[in-house]
Amino acid sequence: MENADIAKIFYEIADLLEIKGENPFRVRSYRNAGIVIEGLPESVKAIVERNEKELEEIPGIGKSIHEKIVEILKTGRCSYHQELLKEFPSGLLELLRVQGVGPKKVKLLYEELGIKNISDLEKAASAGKLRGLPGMGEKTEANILKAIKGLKGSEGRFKIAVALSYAEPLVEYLKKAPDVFDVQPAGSLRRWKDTIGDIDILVTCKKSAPVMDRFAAYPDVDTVVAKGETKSTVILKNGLQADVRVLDKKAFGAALQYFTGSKQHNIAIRDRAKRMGLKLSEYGVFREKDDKWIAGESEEDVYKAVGLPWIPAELRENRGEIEAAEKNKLPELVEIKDIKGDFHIHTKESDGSNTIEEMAEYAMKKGYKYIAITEHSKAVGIAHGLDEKRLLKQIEEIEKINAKFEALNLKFKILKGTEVDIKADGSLDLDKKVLEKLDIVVGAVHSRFNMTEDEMTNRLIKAIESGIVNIIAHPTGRLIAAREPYPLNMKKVMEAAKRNNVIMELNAYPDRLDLNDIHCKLAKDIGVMVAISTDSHNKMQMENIRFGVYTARRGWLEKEDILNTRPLNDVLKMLKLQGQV
Ligand code: DGT
Ligand code: CA
Ligand code: CA
Repeated sequence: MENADIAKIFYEIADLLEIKGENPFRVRSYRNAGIVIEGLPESVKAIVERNEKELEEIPGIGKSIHEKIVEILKTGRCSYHQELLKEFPSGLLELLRVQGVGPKKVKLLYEELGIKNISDLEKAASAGKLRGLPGMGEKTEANILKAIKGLKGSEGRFKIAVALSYAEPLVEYLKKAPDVFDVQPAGSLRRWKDTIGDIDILVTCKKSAPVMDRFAAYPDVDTVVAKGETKSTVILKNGLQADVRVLDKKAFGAALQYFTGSKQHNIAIRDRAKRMGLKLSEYGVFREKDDKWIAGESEEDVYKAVGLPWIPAELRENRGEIEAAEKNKLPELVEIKDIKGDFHIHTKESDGSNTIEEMAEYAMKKGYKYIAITEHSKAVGIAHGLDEKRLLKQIEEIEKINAKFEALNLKFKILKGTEVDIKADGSLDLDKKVLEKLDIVVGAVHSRFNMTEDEMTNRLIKAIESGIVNIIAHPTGRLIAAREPYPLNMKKVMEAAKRNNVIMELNAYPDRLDLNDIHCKLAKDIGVMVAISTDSHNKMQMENIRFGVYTARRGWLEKEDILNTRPLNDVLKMLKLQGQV
């Protein structure tokens, strides 16, 4: 059981309690436990194995949650959760995956129309049966049908953070098999795609059988689908498939190249090899006319054999990387170590769980030079957003902390900021005079996602042209496998951003990754600067920066394309440019 699955149980308990109409505080405490567990950088399993008492130090985990975690780790399930599940039909919870359908709506749909699962809901919406219910109309039906369609597209895929939380310990586990030389993840995982269909792992070793035995005996395995000498496939307990392939050392590079993909990249490379009189397979590069082995031990050798420099895995999507490699014009991709700060941080004051100082200290430990505190604004009531008065108070508090840091000669600065809500008409949710007192203004859409493309594009452009907003946060509003992006003309938005020196956020939260890889490349082509931000609601979530950096790499971004690779003085200069067109 990895953190994502333990968190899922607590989320489900919260949802079930809410469907039942239970006390909102209890609902919130379970949901909060889910958020906290999902955000932990270390697996709960490892923490409990080391010292169960450490659980008590984690904020949001009280006695009752603590006991449930231990039970889940011991038995794989939580009896309280099971009891709640028994009270409802089995498909009811899946209704929550439909965008726009929350626990209250589920209750209504179930009680009024007997809707028990997504298929029932689809039928009822198609038949126009929802429009009679309170708060629902024709538009709701259309939106629900659209959301169900979107859901079907993402079925069977896992968010990269979830897949990694399984793949990383599995790789470490396989490394401990006898006489193993190397264990490497390949496939979409190595390319850091935002969602993962299955885990592909490659192994070189002296003898295959002990590795395959160990793999099949992995405690998280649910079913062994196939077990052979060169390939085994299992389904893990969370439904994720994992393939392990054992390879010859001499073919390792060729296999790594082949199984890293993408398929489109491989097809293009293979065609290229063909034109050169070569044959490329997972076993190596061979001369067509006499099958003579040319290369295969390392990936570098394979690319060299087809006349190319090595291409970073994240670029291998056949989106121009082969042409760029040919001309020796591959980008020098941004790296995690280039990141010097974070411009999107929440604290206890809105819906986060740490204080400003705790967030700052954690950032300092990471070697950062600055963070921006960016709480929600008042329109976002559920997140306890700040009005002008509370924001002014927070500004004072930050100034005090900065003065303290300066006295201690810590070279670290907290920027005064906000994540101000961009209202439906494109205006900002806080008074201009107060916004002008801040170092940085992050603007974001949190409501009215159902606008037309033109309306939404104009809404964002109006915020961009305000002369106040520095960064547009999570520009498309998507939540992977849960909420489709709102319709938007990204090119127009970015062109406006370019004209106004406004920066686009790449939100690194693994459910968002918004901008996505393709948008990042568009930003580079248009010349818009990108900020990689974690949107952290607790200090551990700052570790999500890696998902942002790798998405940026998939979008061809280099150090200089990214605002938070720059030293503080440069950043402040760039923020001042905003609005001066
Ligand atoms: P996923 O699992 O859907 O997230 O995506 P991948 O890219 O991991 O795809 P997967 O697991 O089906 O296959 C792993 C790699 O193996 C893939 O990236 C490229 C390679 N591969 C699979 N099938 C083919 C194929 O038919 N032709 C070529 N050239 N390569 C293939
Ligand atoms: Ca795969
Ligand atoms: Ca596979």
